[in-house]
Amino acid sequence: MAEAPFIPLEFRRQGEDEMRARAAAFAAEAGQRRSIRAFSPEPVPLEVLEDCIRAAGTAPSGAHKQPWTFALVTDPGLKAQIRVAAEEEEQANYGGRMNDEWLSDLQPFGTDASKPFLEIAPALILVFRHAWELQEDGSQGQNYYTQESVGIASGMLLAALNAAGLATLTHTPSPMGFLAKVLDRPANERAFLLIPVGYPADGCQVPALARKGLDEILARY
Ligand code: IYR
Repeated sequence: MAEAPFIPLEFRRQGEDEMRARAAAFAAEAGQRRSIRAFSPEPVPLEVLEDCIRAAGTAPSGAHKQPWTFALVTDPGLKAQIRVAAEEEEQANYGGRMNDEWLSDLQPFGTDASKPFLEIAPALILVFRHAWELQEDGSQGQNYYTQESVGIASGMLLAALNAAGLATLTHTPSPMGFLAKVLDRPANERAFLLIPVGYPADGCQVPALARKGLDEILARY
């Protein structure tokens, strides 16, 4: 079995003051991120989205299989099709598929089956997970830890978009099977997340939520 050649690591060792400053700045910037549901229709620079997807593609993955595709949808006709299909599923969700506890947990967000942002946001990034690898000869190869890998890549995408000054919604219209159909994705791809991207609409409001403090999320040993 051939081994990958090894090369010297490129690593810039930072001073501790620089480390502190950069970690604090990143935490502050991440802390400003909010999921929004009211988007402006204003277009966003496509190269910015491409760079953010480039950043997401640097995520670690099981056996370096990079089991992801980021579908960038800006076509108004496709966005409209996605909205119609998503709203159909959500009508079934809000109309009985979600139980009372779930509906009550969602009350602070004021969500319902109507998803106008799927048409209004200038771009939708659909993240697809490769459940297996489609080989060039059409056969199935194994992928590993695809949920973890694509979850990490998606988190990096959200952080990159936030750092680039764009707002997002981490959306999971459920079930999401229709997305692979609408975009005619290959048989190995499963929709993982739908991320509308853009600028907030004028007067956009977000729920008054608090994040857990460090003491609530950090277990020190
Ligand atoms: N997918 C539905 C319901 C929904 C579920 C959760 I969990 C949320 O955090 C938000 C919404 C919808 O998009 O309305």
